[in-house]
Amino acid sequence: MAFKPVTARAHTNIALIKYWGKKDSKEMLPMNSSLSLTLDHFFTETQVGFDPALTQDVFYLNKQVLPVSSKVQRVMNEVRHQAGINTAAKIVSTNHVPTTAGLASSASAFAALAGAASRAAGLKLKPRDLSRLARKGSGSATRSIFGGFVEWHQGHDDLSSYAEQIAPTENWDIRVIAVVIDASQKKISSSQGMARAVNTSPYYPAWIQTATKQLKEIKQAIKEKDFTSLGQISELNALEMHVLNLSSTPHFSYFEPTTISIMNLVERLRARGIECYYTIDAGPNVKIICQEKSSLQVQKAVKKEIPNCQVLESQPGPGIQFIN
Ligand code: 2P0
Repeated sequence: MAFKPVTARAHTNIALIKYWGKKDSKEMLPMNSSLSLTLDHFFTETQVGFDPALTQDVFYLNKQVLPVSSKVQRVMNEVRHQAGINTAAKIVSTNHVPTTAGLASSASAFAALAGAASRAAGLKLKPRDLSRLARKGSGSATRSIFGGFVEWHQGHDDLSSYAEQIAPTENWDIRVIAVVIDASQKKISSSQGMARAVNTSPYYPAWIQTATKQLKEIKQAIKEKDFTSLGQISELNALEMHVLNLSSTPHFSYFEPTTISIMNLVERLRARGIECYYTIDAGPNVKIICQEKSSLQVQKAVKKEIPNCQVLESQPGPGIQFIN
């Protein structure tokens, strides 16, 4: 059987209600449902071609041959299983997430891989099933199949844990400014960090309770286009995720001194009437959520505070796209 290579493009996303813990690491089921905004600035493009001449999968990332990780293997094997084939593939992936940005690319990477690999194997998966396939690679990738505001339903098994778009963003005035503080390797991976939080933070049960309540509230805010509530809930949820890390044994933190400086700056800007909020993932970079009218002012203030940091503005981004 001849296979035609397929290329897919998927954008990264920023979680406003975070996923921070697995209840089943084999099936990649999260401890709580999460909600994100897909971003237009950062994406991954991946081409997959199944080739009977190959004896094993080969993987190129940004023109470099890399070993096939267990996560990539898991997605590829699931695709072969679903398609009923055992052919190896050539995977060529390009990250358009600035390499110096130190921003998470696993969301866009595994969403693009799931899309390209499944189509190249002849599968025509519904978006929901594509989202479940992306989940096998990385939790946050579950959400990157869709554009706009996206909820990942935690579910209780493989079938019920998937994402869907809860609202498009056409009439939403929202900007996300990524402040790049440090591009070096993470001290502790997301998978390790969240496992430690689940297993050792005494505040984990409170996190689940609060995140569940915040998810309901932020969905209401999205429905009502209430930017202030959206920002307030997002900021608090991010802080609460980081409290889990600070209260783990052994404790850890992704914050650097500059992270705190930017958090303080956002609070000062708010006090001056420039409405903006921060959110922080498993790294020191800060993402500032604001509206178009204040975006330039915020960017200027950040550059004044930390003159040599990189500042990248994003707007809401689209769902997965197939290039051929
Ligand atoms: C999120 N993060 O909801 C959270 C918030 C980082 C902080 O999902 O173990 O690469 O592959 O499922 O998805 C980053 O972790 O972790 C992440 P795995 P993933 O976006």
